[in-house]
Amino acid sequence: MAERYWRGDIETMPREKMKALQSERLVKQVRHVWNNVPYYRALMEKKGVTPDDIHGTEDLHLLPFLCKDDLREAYPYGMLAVPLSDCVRIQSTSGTTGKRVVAFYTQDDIDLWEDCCARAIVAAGGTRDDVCQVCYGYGLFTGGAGLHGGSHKVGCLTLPMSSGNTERQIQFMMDLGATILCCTPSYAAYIGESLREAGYRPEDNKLKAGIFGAEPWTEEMRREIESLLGIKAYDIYGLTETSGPGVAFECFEQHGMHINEDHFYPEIIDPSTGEVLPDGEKGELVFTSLTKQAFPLLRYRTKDICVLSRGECSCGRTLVKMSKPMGRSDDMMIIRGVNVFPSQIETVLLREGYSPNYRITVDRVNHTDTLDIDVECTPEQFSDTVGDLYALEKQLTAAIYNMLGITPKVHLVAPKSITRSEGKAVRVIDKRKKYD
Ligand code: DLL
Repeated sequence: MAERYWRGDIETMPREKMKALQSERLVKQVRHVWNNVPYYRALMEKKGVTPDDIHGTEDLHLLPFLCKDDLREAYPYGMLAVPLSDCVRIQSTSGTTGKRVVAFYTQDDIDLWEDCCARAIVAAGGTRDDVCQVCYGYGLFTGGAGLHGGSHKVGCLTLPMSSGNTERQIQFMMDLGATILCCTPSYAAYIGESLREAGYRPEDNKLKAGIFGAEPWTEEMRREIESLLGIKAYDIYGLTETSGPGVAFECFEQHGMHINEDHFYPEIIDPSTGEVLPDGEKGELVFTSLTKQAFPLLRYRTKDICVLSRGECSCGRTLVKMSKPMGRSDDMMIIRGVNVFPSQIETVLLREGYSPNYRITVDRVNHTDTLDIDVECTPEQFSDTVGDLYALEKQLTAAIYNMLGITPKVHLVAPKSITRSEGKAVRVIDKRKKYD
C-alpha cells in the first residue's frame, strides 16, 4: 500500500512542537542573515531591530519586509548569504515583469527543496512504482528541476520531458505508461485536448494523478482537466525566491494546499498597510525561509493573494493550509474602477461550457477602459449560423456581467485560433500599460 506521507514526523507534527521548531530555526536564521547579508542588515538597522530582539515566531512582525524590488536592487549577489564556493546551482524567474530574480542553492538547499517536492508527490499518491512524466520546463525555471528531484527521491521512474513537443509527450505517456503528470494546468488541458483529438479516451492512458501549478487555475479548470485525462488533479505552489515548487501542495482532500511550514513560515498581511492579518482573512502571502542557507529571504512579499487556515485535515497532516491563490495582486486589473481577476472570467467560461482557451484584452479608448474577451467555441457551435453565434455571445456577456458587474465585449472565435500554452499561459494583454 502507498505510504501516506513522505515525512510523517514533520507533516503530522503537533502544532506546539512545530511552533517550537519554527522559532528555534527562525532565531538561527535571523542571525545568519544579519551576519552575512549587509543589504538586509541595513534594513533591520533602519527599523531599529537586531537579532537579539527575535526570540521566536511571535517576534517576526518586527522584521522588515523584502519585495521583488529589493531583489532587483541587490541583483545578482546582494542577497547571497554563503560564499559562492558553497553554492552548487542557480535557478531564475522568467523575467517577464522586469529584471530576472536569480536564486542560489547550496547542496543542502537543493535537498530540502527536493524533499518538499517529494512530499507533494507522495500526497498525490506517488510511490516508487510510479512513472512520473515531468513536463514543466527544465533549465532556469524551477518547475522541471524541482519535480524531477522530488520524483527521484520518491523513487518513481522519472521521464524528464521538459515542456513542448506535445506529440512526443503523448507518445512517451502512452508507450511508457506514465501514471503521474507534472506540468502547468494550461499545458495539462492542452495535452488532454491533444489526446482526445488523437482518438484516445481518458481510460486509455495509465495516468492516475497530475501535479499542476505555477499559474492560477480555477476549480472549474480542475474538473475540466480531471475529466479530459481521467485523473485526480492536485495543486502545487511555489516561487523561485523561496526555492521553487513544493512550498505548498494538495492532499487527497483537494481543498487548500498544505504549506511546508517547517521550511517556509507563512504570514498573511494587508497589502496596503503591511499589518499582519489573522488566519481566515484574505491578504498577501509573505514567506520567511527558515532553513535555506544560500538565499534565505526573510518576510518576502509574494504578491499572491490567499487565505490561511488551520482546521483539521482528514489526511492527518497538521501543516497549515493556504487557499488557491486567486491571482497575484499585480494580476488584478482595475477596469472602469472594478477589480477584476482573470480567474473570475475563467470560472464563468468553464461553467458556461466553453474550453479553457481564452484571451483577455484591456485597453483605453476615449478615456474609457475596454474589456474584450476572445473565447474559442466548439466546432459544432462554429458551424452554426451567425445568428446563433450572436445569441451565444450575448448569453456569455450576460454571465460575465453577473460575475464582474461590468459588461465585456465577448468574441467567439474559431476553434484552435488561440495559441496554446506549454508553460505558464499568458491570458491577459493590457494595452493601457503603454499610457502609464
Ligand atoms: O512558478 C514555481 C512553480 C513551478 C510552482 C511549478 C508550481 C509548479 P515562479 O516562476 O517564480 O515559480 O512563479 C511564482 O507563480 O508567486 C504565483 O503567482 C504563481 N504560482 C505558482 N504556483 C501557483 C499555483 C514557479 N499553484 C509565481 N496557483 C507565484 C496559482 C501559482 N499561482
